[in-house]
Amino acid sequence: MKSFLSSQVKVGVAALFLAGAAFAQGEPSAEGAEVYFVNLKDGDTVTGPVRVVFGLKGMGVAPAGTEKENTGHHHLLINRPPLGEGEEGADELLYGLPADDNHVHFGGGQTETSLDLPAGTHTLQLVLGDLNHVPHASPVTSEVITITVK
Ligand SMILES: [Cu+2]
Repeated sequence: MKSFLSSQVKVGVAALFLAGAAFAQGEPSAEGAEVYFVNLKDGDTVTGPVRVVFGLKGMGVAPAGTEKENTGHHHLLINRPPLGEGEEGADELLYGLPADDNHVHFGGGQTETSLDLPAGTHTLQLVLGDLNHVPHASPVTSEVITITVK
C-alpha cells in the first residue's frame, strides 16, 4: 500500500512539472488570430530593397513591454526553419526569440519594414511575440514564404 501511494505522488509531481513548463510559454493568443504578409506571397520575385508589410487579424499590435491582453509585436524570421523547428526551435518557443540577423524584432510596434537582402532566394516568416518576445500560446505565425530577390 505504501509503495502504491508513493507512485501516485510521483505522477502528481510529474503533472505539476508539465503544467509549469506550459506556463513558461508566452501569453495566451486570441483564438483565430492570424498574422500574414500583406504585399508578398510565396514564390514572388522582387527587386530590393524588399518592402514587407505585416498584417494581423484578431489581435492588436503593441510595443514590446506593453502589458495588454491579446496584443503583441511583430517578428520576422529570415532564412530560418519555421518557428519551433530546427536546432534552437524549442528555445524560441519557451524562452523567446533571439535578436539577430535571422530574427528581427519590431518592438516599437512597427507594421512594415524594408529589407536589404542579397540577390537569391530567401525565406520569410512572421511571428507575433508577447511583451517579453515570447511567441504566444498557441503561437501566431504566418506561413513560411520563399521569395527571390533579383
Ligand atoms: Cu520581440
